[in-house]
Amino acid sequence: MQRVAFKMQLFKGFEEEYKKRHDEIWPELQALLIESGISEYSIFLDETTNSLFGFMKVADQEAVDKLPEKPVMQRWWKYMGDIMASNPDNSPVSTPLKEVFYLP
Ligand code: RM4
Repeated sequence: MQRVAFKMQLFKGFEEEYKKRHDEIWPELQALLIESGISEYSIFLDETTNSLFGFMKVADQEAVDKLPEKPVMQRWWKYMGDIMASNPDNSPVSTPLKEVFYLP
């Protein structure tokens, strides 16, 4: 089981909207993430910079690597693209974070 952390960037003024969209996450997207072996997926907001800190446990890296090909994932990224920094393919701009401490 891998533990993965990354940063994304939310646009100013969309803090409530970002939370609302995740409170109402599409059931088919949630199912896809779970089927792909993701657990403990958490996203925290740094309200001073609007930076988003993501964390997840990954049981199957190959399945996670295939997520960008999935139509539901692509639709979600397009839907989120108006409120967060995104790449030309609509995926969020995501910076991997290096682990420097772990207390299991
Ligand atoms: C985020 C972003 C991520 C996605 C989560 C569920 O805002 O789109 O890529 O995994 O939502």
